[in-house]
Amino acid sequence: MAANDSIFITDAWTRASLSKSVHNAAVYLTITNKSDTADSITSVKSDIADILEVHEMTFNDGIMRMGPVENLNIPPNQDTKLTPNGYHLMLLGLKEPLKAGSMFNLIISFKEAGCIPVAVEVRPVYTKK
Ligand SMILES: [Cu+2]
Repeated sequence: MAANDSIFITDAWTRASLSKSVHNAAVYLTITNKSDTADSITSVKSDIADILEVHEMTFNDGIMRMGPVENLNIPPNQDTKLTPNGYHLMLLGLKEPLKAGSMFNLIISFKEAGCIPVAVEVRPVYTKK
């Protein structure tokens, strides 16, 4: 099986940086696993930030928190959506503020499918979705 025929990534986006003093950003996207095998994200890389992590939002006692997830499970034969209220890819230590209308690349490593490059669209700050 050609590993990269199993995982497809679409609709990858983030919000523009609100100011020059913001050095973090969250990336959202949809992962489609067309194979019969579960996969998982093992790491994320990009030149534009010092550290990239998979994060999960949790809501406890009225407080939203986020924290790293070790290996995000990608179930077979379905879409896994990373959205503003759930999982996201966290960019920590951005080297430049993100500008609306620009694009950047990152590479997501999957345990089964290997490394997959993703182009991320930078949308205006107040994009909700
Ligand atoms: Cu985060």
